[in-house]
Amino acid sequence: MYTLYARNGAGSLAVEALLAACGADYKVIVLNRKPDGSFEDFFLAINPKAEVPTLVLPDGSVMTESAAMMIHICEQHPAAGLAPAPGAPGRAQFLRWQVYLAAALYGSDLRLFYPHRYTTDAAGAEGVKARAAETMMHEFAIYADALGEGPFMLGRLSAVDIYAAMLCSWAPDVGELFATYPNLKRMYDAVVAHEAVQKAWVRNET
Ligand SMILES: N[C@@H](CCC(=O)N[C@@H](CS)C(=O)NCC(=O)O)C(=O)O
Repeated sequence: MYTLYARNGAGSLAVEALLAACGADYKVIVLNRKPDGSFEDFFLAINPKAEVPTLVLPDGSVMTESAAMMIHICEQHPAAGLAPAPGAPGRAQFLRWQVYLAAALYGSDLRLFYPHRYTTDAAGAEGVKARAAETMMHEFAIYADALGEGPFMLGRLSAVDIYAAMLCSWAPDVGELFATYPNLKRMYDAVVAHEAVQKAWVRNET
Protein backbone atom coordinates (compact mmCIF):
# COMPACT_ATOMS: atom_id res chain seq x y z
CA MET A 1 0.00 0.00 0.00
CA TYR A 2 1.09 3.59 -0.68
CA THR A 3 0.95 6.12 2.15
CA LEU A 4 0.53 9.70 1.01
CA TYR A 5 1.30 12.49 3.47
CA ALA A 6 -0.88 15.39 2.46
CA ARG A 7 -2.42 18.71 3.30
CA ASN A 8 -5.83 19.41 1.84
CA GLY A 9 -5.54 21.56 -1.28
CA ALA A 10 -1.73 21.36 -1.35
CA GLY A 11 0.50 19.69 -3.94
CA SER A 12 -0.54 16.30 -2.60
CA LEU A 13 -3.88 16.76 -4.41
CA ALA A 14 -2.51 15.78 -7.83
CA VAL A 15 -0.77 12.70 -6.44
CA GLU A 16 -3.87 11.64 -4.51
CA ALA A 17 -6.05 12.09 -7.61
CA LEU A 18 -3.62 10.06 -9.70
CA LEU A 19 -3.48 7.23 -7.14
CA ALA A 20 -7.28 7.20 -7.17
CA ALA A 21 -7.47 7.26 -10.97
CA CYS A 22 -5.00 4.36 -11.16
CA GLY A 23 -7.08 2.30 -8.75
CA ALA A 24 -4.02 2.02 -6.50
CA ASP A 25 -4.15 0.78 -2.94
CA TYR A 26 -3.34 3.88 -0.86
CA LYS A 27 -4.11 5.78 2.27
CA VAL A 28 -3.87 9.50 2.89
CA ILE A 29 -2.51 10.95 6.11
CA VAL A 30 -3.55 14.58 6.37
CA LEU A 31 -0.97 16.58 8.28
CA ASN A 32 -1.82 19.48 10.49
CA ARG A 33 0.62 22.16 11.56
CA LYS A 34 1.59 22.87 15.13
CA PRO A 35 0.67 26.40 16.35
CA ASP A 36 4.16 27.65 15.36
CA GLY A 37 3.55 26.52 11.76
CA SER A 38 5.89 23.53 11.84
CA PHE A 39 4.88 19.93 11.27
CA GLU A 40 5.01 17.13 13.82
CA ASP A 41 8.51 15.77 14.48
CA PHE A 42 7.61 12.32 13.15
CA PHE A 43 7.07 13.87 9.70
CA LEU A 44 10.48 15.58 9.71
CA ALA A 45 12.01 12.14 10.19
CA ILE A 46 10.27 10.99 6.99
CA ASN A 47 10.93 14.14 4.92
CA PRO A 48 13.51 16.57 6.33
CA LYS A 49 12.16 19.26 3.97
CA ALA A 50 8.77 18.85 5.66
CA GLU A 51 6.93 19.20 2.37
CA VAL A 52 3.81 17.58 1.04
CA PRO A 53 3.34 15.50 -0.97
CA THR A 54 5.54 12.88 0.61
CA LEU A 55 4.87 9.34 -0.54
CA VAL A 56 5.86 6.11 1.17
CA LEU A 57 5.94 3.36 -1.44
CA PRO A 58 4.66 -0.17 -0.86
CA ASP A 59 8.29 -1.30 -0.24
CA GLY A 60 8.61 1.26 2.57
CA SER A 61 10.94 3.65 0.73
CA VAL A 62 10.17 7.36 0.70
CA MET A 63 9.65 9.54 -2.36
CA THR A 64 9.53 13.30 -2.49
CA GLU A 65 8.92 15.49 -5.57
CA SER A 66 5.42 15.37 -6.97
CA ALA A 67 6.43 15.06 -10.64
CA ALA A 68 8.68 12.08 -9.93
CA MET A 69 5.98 10.42 -7.84
CA MET A 70 3.44 10.80 -10.61
CA ILE A 71 5.76 9.38 -13.26
CA HIS A 72 6.53 6.44 -10.96
CA ILE A 73 2.89 5.77 -10.10
CA CYS A 74 1.98 5.72 -13.81
CA GLU A 75 4.77 3.23 -14.48
CA GLN A 76 3.56 1.00 -11.67
CA HIS A 77 -0.02 1.05 -12.96
CA PRO A 78 0.29 0.81 -16.75
CA ALA A 79 -3.21 -0.62 -17.15
CA ALA A 80 -4.66 2.72 -16.01
CA GLY A 81 -3.26 4.26 -19.20
CA LEU A 82 -2.42 7.58 -17.57
CA ALA A 83 0.99 7.95 -19.25
CA PRO A 84 2.60 6.74 -22.44
CA ALA A 85 4.92 3.84 -21.53
CA PRO A 86 8.70 4.39 -21.68
CA GLY A 87 9.70 4.37 -25.33
CA ALA A 88 6.14 4.79 -26.60
CA PRO A 89 5.08 7.75 -28.78
CA GLY A 90 4.16 10.67 -26.57
CA ARG A 91 6.54 9.67 -23.78
CA ALA A 92 8.93 12.55 -24.41
CA GLN A 93 6.10 15.09 -24.32
CA PHE A 94 4.72 13.43 -21.18
CA LEU A 95 8.08 13.88 -19.42
CA ARG A 96 8.47 17.39 -20.81
CA TRP A 97 5.16 18.66 -19.43
CA GLN A 98 5.37 16.78 -16.16
CA VAL A 99 8.70 18.47 -15.42
CA TYR A 100 7.56 21.84 -16.83
CA LEU A 101 4.62 21.90 -14.46
CA ALA A 102 6.80 21.01 -11.49
CA ALA A 103 9.76 23.24 -12.27
CA ALA A 104 8.04 26.25 -13.82
CA LEU A 105 4.44 26.61 -12.65
CA TYR A 106 4.73 24.94 -9.24
CA GLY A 107 7.87 27.01 -8.63
CA SER A 108 6.01 30.23 -9.42
CA ASP A 109 3.22 29.16 -7.07
CA LEU A 110 5.68 28.65 -4.24
CA ARG A 111 7.16 32.13 -4.79
CA LEU A 112 3.67 33.58 -4.90
CA PHE A 113 2.45 31.90 -1.72
CA TYR A 114 5.70 31.94 0.27
CA PRO A 115 7.50 35.08 -1.05
CA HIS A 116 9.41 35.68 2.20
CA ARG A 117 11.31 32.44 1.60
CA TYR A 118 12.81 33.84 -1.60
CA THR A 119 14.41 37.00 -0.25
CA THR A 120 16.44 38.00 2.78
CA ASP A 121 14.89 41.47 2.47
CA ALA A 122 11.52 41.55 4.26
CA ALA A 123 10.52 44.59 2.21
CA GLY A 124 11.26 42.64 -0.97
CA ALA A 125 8.55 40.00 -0.48
CA GLU A 126 5.88 41.99 -2.32
CA GLY A 127 8.19 42.27 -5.33
CA VAL A 128 8.87 38.53 -5.33
CA LYS A 129 5.12 37.92 -5.25
CA ALA A 130 4.36 40.37 -8.06
CA ARG A 131 7.04 38.91 -10.33
CA ALA A 132 5.87 35.36 -9.54
CA ALA A 133 2.32 36.26 -10.62
CA GLU A 134 3.61 37.71 -13.90
CA THR A 135 5.88 34.74 -14.55
CA MET A 136 3.06 32.34 -13.82
CA MET A 137 0.78 33.95 -16.40
CA HIS A 138 3.56 33.69 -18.99
CA GLU A 139 4.02 30.02 -18.10
CA PHE A 140 0.28 29.38 -18.38
CA ALA A 141 0.32 31.09 -21.79
CA ILE A 142 3.01 28.67 -23.00
CA TYR A 143 1.10 25.69 -21.61
CA ALA A 144 -2.22 26.84 -23.09
CA ASP A 145 -0.59 27.38 -26.49
CA ALA A 146 0.77 23.82 -26.48
CA LEU A 147 -2.59 22.45 -25.30
CA GLY A 148 -4.39 23.83 -28.36
CA GLU A 149 -8.03 22.74 -28.48
CA GLY A 150 -7.36 20.14 -25.81
CA PRO A 151 -8.86 19.11 -23.59
CA PHE A 152 -5.91 16.80 -22.92
CA MET A 153 -2.24 17.59 -23.55
CA LEU A 154 -1.45 14.15 -24.97
CA GLY A 155 -4.75 13.52 -26.72
CA ARG A 156 -6.18 11.50 -23.85
CA LEU A 157 -6.29 11.96 -20.08
CA SER A 158 -2.87 11.61 -18.48
CA ALA A 159 -1.12 12.52 -15.26
CA VAL A 160 -0.01 15.75 -16.94
CA ASP A 161 -3.61 16.98 -17.14
CA ILE A 162 -4.28 16.08 -13.50
CA TYR A 163 -1.17 18.02 -12.45
CA ALA A 164 -2.09 21.00 -14.67
CA ALA A 165 -5.66 21.11 -13.35
CA MET A 166 -4.38 21.37 -9.78
CA LEU A 167 -2.02 24.18 -10.75
CA CYS A 168 -4.83 26.07 -12.52
CA SER A 169 -6.86 25.89 -9.31
CA TRP A 170 -4.04 27.73 -7.51
CA ALA A 171 -3.98 30.69 -9.91
CA PRO A 172 -4.48 33.99 -8.06
CA ASP A 173 -7.57 34.67 -10.20
CA VAL A 174 -8.90 31.41 -11.60
CA GLY A 175 -11.84 33.17 -13.31
CA GLU A 176 -9.49 35.46 -15.20
CA LEU A 177 -7.19 32.57 -16.10
CA PHE A 178 -10.07 30.57 -17.56
CA ALA A 179 -11.52 33.62 -19.34
CA THR A 180 -8.13 34.28 -20.95
CA TYR A 181 -7.53 30.62 -21.83
CA PRO A 182 -10.85 28.79 -22.36
CA ASN A 183 -8.88 25.68 -23.34
CA LEU A 184 -7.47 25.52 -19.79
CA LYS A 185 -11.05 25.61 -18.50
CA ARG A 186 -12.00 22.77 -20.89
CA MET A 187 -9.01 20.79 -19.64
CA TYR A 188 -9.88 21.48 -15.99
CA ASP A 189 -13.52 20.46 -16.45
CA ALA A 190 -12.55 17.28 -18.29
CA VAL A 191 -10.08 16.32 -15.55
CA VAL A 192 -12.49 16.84 -12.67
CA ALA A 193 -15.25 15.02 -14.55
CA HIS A 194 -13.24 11.81 -14.10
CA GLU A 195 -15.03 10.00 -11.27
CA ALA A 196 -11.99 8.95 -9.22
CA VAL A 197 -10.26 12.29 -9.68
CA GLN A 198 -13.41 14.08 -8.60
CA LYS A 199 -13.51 12.03 -5.41
CA ALA A 200 -10.00 13.16 -4.51
CA TRP A 201 -10.87 16.77 -5.39
CA VAL A 202 -13.93 16.67 -3.14
CA ARG A 203 -12.01 15.04 -0.28
CA ASN A 204 -9.50 17.88 -0.46
CA GLU A 205 -12.29 20.40 0.04
CA THR A 206 -13.27 18.91 3.41
N1 LIG B 1 9.15 20.28 -5.23
C1 LIG B 1 8.16 19.80 -4.33
C2 LIG B 1 7.45 20.99 -3.72
C3 LIG B 1 6.53 20.58 -2.57
C4 LIG B 1 6.08 21.78 -1.76
O1 LIG B 1 6.75 22.82 -1.73
N2 LIG B 1 4.94 21.62 -1.11
C5 LIG B 1 4.41 22.67 -0.30
C6 LIG B 1 2.89 22.65 -0.28
S1 LIG B 1 2.16 22.84 -1.85
C7 LIG B 1 4.87 22.47 1.12
O2 LIG B 1 4.67 21.43 1.71
N3 LIG B 1 5.52 23.49 1.67
C8 LIG B 1 5.98 23.46 3.03
C9 LIG B 1 5.10 24.21 3.93
O3 LIG B 1 3.92 24.40 3.62
O4 LIG B 1 5.58 24.58 5.00
C10 LIG B 1 7.18 18.87 -5.04
O5 LIG B 1 6.98 19.03 -6.25
O6 LIG B 1 6.63 17.94 -4.42
